[in-house]
Amino acid sequence: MEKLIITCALTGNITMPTQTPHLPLSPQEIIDDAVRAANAGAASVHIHGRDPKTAKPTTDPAVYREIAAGIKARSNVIVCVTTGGTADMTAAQRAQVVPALKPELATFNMGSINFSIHPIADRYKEDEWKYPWEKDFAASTKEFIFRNTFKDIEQLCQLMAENNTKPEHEVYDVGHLYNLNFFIRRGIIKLPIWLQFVTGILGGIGSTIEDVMYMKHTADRLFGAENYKWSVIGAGYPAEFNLATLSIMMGGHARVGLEDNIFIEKGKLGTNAQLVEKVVSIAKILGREIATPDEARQILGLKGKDKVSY
Ligand code: KMH
Ligand code: ZN
Repeated sequence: MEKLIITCALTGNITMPTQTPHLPLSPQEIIDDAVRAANAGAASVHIHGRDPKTAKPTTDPAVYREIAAGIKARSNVIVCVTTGGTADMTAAQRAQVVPALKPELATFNMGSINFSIHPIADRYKEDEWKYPWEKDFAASTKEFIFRNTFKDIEQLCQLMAENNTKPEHEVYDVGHLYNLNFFIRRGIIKLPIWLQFVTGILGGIGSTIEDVMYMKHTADRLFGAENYKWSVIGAGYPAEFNLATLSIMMGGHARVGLEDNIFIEKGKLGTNAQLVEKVVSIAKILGREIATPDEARQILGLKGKDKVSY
């Protein structure tokens, strides 16, 4: 089996600061956590930006530049930039970060879905929230449709190709594989591809073994097993570690991190580095070696960090 690529999703835009004191918020905290995650064994870090004053998710390219450049100065880790954006942004605004930074890797969401974290809004008392925006932000996702239409996808394909940024195709349900297939059959998306099976989001497929196997079988049938690399996200605990283990056994790759799950053990909050360390130890037990960033670049066919513009 090829070596295991571990991605660490450091902060995201759906984890609330109130949920865990370990969530990196400022650009400096995100940079420091990226370095720690890389030292623990992550080959790639997935980044979102947050407003340095309010900790609210932002897609201000200046914030992304500061984070990406700060990581690059201290680590060889791959930086995978989000194009997920925030609820109030158009798809074009969300994509701005690709021409701005020309990253090696960027997320590419493969279809529209409900994407909700509204149950979190009821989890805390009024005086428990750390920031004034958090409760309304979480509650508002009850009405949020994460928009990724065929036109949006087509435009992002072009931007990624122009900037030689490899898409990390985020697939939240089986239909998203068929969306991908539509673009592959028309020659707009080229094989081989890098897939991230995202499970356990409220609005998407679940995190059972059957869910992952169905996605995998469908991808094999549509694209051919030799034409793609895959990784899995099990959102929440213990799904993050259960599905990482399944993927390690099956030859896939794994993403962990505080964007997806805040617990290292049942009821015990963890840091990004601890989440990575846990996957490294599971991989060791199962005899799977860990890929360095350069090995991951080779496996994924990335252009290299000398070709980014930050
Ligand atoms: N904006 C969220 C609904 C990604 O990083 O590409 C999903 C998201 C995924 O941001
Ligand atoms: Zn993300």
